[in-house]
Amino acid sequence: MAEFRIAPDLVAAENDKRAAALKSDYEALGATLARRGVDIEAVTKKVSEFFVAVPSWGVGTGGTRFARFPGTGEPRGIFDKLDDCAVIHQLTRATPTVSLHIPWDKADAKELKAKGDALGLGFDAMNSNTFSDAPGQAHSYKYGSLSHVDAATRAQAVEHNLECIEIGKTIGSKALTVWIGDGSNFPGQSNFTKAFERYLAAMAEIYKALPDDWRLFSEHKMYEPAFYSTVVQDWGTNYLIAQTLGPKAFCLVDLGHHAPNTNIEMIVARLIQFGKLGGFHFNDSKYGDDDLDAGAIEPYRLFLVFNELAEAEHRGVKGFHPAHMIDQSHNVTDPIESLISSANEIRRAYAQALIVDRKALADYQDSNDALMASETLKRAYRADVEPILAEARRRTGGAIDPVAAYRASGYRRQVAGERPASAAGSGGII
Ligand SMILES: [Mn+2]
Repeated sequence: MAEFRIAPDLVAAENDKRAAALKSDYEALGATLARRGVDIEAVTKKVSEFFVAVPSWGVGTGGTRFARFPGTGEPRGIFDKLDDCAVIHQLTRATPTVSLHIPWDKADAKELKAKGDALGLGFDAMNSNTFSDAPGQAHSYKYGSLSHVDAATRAQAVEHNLECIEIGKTIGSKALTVWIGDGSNFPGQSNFTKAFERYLAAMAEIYKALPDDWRLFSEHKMYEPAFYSTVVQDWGTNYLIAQTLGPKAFCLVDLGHHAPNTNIEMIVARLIQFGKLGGFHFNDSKYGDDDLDAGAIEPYRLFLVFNELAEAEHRGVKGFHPAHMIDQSHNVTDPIESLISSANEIRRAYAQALIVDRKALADYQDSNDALMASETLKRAYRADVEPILAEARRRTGGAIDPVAAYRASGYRRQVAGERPASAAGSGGII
């Protein structure tokens, strides 16, 4: 039985206020969907079984290279972060796992496991960090890590990834996500081919150390921190990596790591078709990178990504189990509220994708009826599925309105009294 950070009585009292309205909204939506041949109960069940991992680094206030403006009651370390993650899961019932970042979250692995068990939380993919220097490390990553020109620096970066696997084994993780900051700022600074050869050789060593039931995710990013080129810049390179390394290697798609206007849902379809979609870092962006909350800017794109996932599920793609993780930076909101809302948006996109009339869509595609094909998707997207999301939470012990319940709980005020104010200043953590 998990320890609850928010009194279950408070959640129940908050739900009581909203139960009658939800019942009525759920029945109305059920009737609407029934006319379309969709069984609302089947959708609600699937939604309640859909989970997304919370990034440990997401519960702290993020920042930019200009400044960071911390909120109150910021977590002091990984154990506080896990408390915050438990609140998100308690209220949403959508986030039972946490993705750790090493060395930021380094602690005794057995204690991490015990804390997770006490809170009813598991651990999703491990994340290594070779994009910044840890105190006291022998070789700097200023000019790269796994692709560095110096063999000793590469070996150190490999060793760090092996350490992440070791920690992960103890806490029950089953995947390692590798994102590197390697790249160049000037044409000519780096030999593209040699750098990628060195990267592949280093990744092969990490791959060799991977337990049989683990997956290795490589994450591409077109720019930043390097601004001219990055070693793993796009999904094509990412696919080559996964293909070269072997069957346990997959591509991770971070929604924010593409050029503006890139057709991400199509990348997702390609990776599914060739069995190399590992999972996602969900977030949203307006110009670049991964700084905004999932569904905040382009909810239709999020839906289109989920449309591909639901389609793959519908056709029964073999061995299809992408990892779902959030990776975003909360600079102006309470991170717990942003993560609650993002988990909800991700489930919303999934629910909308589940009610797409796949038979009608296939028929319109086969008869070249472009307008009606598009309308078929739009019809599902326009449905207000919030009653399904709320009912899924209610049935599994969460909150009908999780942000309202969180605010009513006074959790942030309470932890602000226990946790000293953290440092402001420059340097975001993401
Ligand atoms: Mn990411």
